[in-house]
Amino acid sequence: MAAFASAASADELEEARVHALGRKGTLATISKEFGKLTPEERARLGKLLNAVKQELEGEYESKKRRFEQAALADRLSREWLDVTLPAAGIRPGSLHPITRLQEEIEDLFTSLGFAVLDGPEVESEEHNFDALNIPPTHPARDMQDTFWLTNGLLLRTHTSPVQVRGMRKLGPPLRMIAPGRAFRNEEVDASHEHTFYQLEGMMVDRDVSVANLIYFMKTLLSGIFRREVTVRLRPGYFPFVEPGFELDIQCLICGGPGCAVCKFSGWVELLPCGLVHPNVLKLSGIDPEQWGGFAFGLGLTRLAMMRFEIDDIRQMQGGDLRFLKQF
Ligand code: FA5
Repeated sequence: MAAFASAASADELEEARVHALGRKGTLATISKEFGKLTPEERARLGKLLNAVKQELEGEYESKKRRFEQAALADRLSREWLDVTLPAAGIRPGSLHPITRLQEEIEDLFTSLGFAVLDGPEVESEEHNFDALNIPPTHPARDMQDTFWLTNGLLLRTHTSPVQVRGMRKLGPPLRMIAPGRAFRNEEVDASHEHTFYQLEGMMVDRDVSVANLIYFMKTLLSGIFRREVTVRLRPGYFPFVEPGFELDIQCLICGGPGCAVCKFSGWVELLPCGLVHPNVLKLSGIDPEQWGGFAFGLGLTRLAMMRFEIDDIRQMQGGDLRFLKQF
């Protein structure tokens, strides 16, 4: 009883139990001596032994329960959990910077009455070149290093074939944009990818002029950059527009004096555009005497780089989560 009382742990208690009540313990040893007793002594001492055993077992059980309760209380205090705390949760995904920009531009142009069209990435030579006033022998075909497929089709080199599809399907008057991927067999560097996004735009109506073109381009760029931007037009050559322009914006990173992004010129080349060439209208069944139009081919990937200040195009499709998680 004294050993049970002084046991300071469950282990010590168990040790005391084995010593007193175990198979080779004190009580067992005593009961082995019973054979030497007379029947009367055996009856008297047997009763006594049982009473002692019961008392010891009772004491042992109650002490054991106390240790168990203390162990449970200790565990509950250590393994405490506040189920009302908000869960850590999974980080929801976010839209890619190109997708974000594309959706903004779609919203802007749909508010101006433009339809959003889609076209195939695997195109016919006719849609990608011929119908855009670039016949097979035309040197302009060399401006875009094309991935040809073995079946005579190609990976579209720009989104301009969707102009052709739009004109043929919807006819004039027409207001459309067509965002999507384009492919060129190009040496990849900080500003060139073999796979990149463009956003084509076209308006065909009566009396469309360069003034209309500039208005829409300025509206587009102010919408994207959320401030008035300064633009300049330079002559640019594309067989499917006449006149053709390169529209530059004053660099938004440095504001004009020159920096690495604008290659120290103060201007960033962003938006080739022009008035639709009469041949292009004719090739899609539209009478150029009645109708005119403008078209543009925005470099969407490069625009996203300007907008989000991304200094290397290879980040865009590299799949690095550290990059993507910033958006
Ligand atoms: C064209 O592709 C014409 N179809 C644009 C056009 C449409 C002109 C309608 C007139 C009327 P260009 O090859 O310059 O033009 O490409 C247009 C834009 O796509 C470029 O300004 C650039 O921003 C982007 N771009 C071209 N090649 C790459 C490339 N390898 N990587 C990333 N962006 C590119």
